[in-house]
Amino acid sequence: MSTPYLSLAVSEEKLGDNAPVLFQDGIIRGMQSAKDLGFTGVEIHIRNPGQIDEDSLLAAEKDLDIKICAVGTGLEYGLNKLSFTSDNPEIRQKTRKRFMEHIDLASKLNASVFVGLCRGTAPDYASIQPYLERFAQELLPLQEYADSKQVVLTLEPIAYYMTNLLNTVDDCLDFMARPGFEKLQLLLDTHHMFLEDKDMYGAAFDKCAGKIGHFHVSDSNRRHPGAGNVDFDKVAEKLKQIGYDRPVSLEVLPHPSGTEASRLCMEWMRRYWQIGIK
Ligand code: LER
Ligand code: MN
Repeated sequence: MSTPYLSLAVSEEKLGDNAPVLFQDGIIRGMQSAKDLGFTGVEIHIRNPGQIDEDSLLAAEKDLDIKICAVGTGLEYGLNKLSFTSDNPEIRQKTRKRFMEHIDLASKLNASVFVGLCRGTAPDYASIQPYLERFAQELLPLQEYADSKQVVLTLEPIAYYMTNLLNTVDDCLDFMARPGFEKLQLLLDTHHMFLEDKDMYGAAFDKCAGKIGHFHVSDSNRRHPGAGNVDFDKVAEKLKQIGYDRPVSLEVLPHPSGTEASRLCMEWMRRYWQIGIK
């Protein structure tokens, strides 16, 4: 089995220390920092693919020998307020258009694309079902577009305090069973799993085997492994047991600093995955 890319989140934006992105304000600088710390991949969090110079990213990947594994789209929601389930059809249309651009970028980078916070949220629990239908309707043509470009989309279960749509692994697996979403994969995140999933070190993983396209490492408090209550040794053992070989990527707060949090994460990763063997 191949070794997963050991990755961390970087962004062109300055997001501040409340955002779980370790290296901010410069993707290429972040790639350099990741490389210096022994990482073999990054995920890039961007608010507008049109602002990204893909040729310089491809050149940096080559020069630094580090892979851009995934394109994160959460900033489209957080900063640009784009949402697949907005009541405003113009916003839904903008969201669709933007995701096509993310898929185009990901296709050039041979990366996956996250479907996370841009699902939006229903106004109350009673209206979850119609909003989920709307989400599925909006996502279906994008799934087809991604399939045509051989780009993997990954759907993330996200905890209740950020959205009421698709909180658990089971919610996402049910959603993925709809016709047309056969190639949709999961983006599991330990922070959200800790809050939402029963038996997070057992059944929650077992039922996802073969369906996880990307993996976020983040403790219960969104900090590095060991800072909170997640048992990351159990997590690593489980990932190995189910044969997971896609990226293992840090989405943690830059506390006490991006470098220090990344270094502590790397200590955990090194115990489980041999770096440099693909
Ligand atoms: C995005 O991947 C995520 O996990 C959300 O909680 C936003 O940070
Ligand atoms: Mn995440």
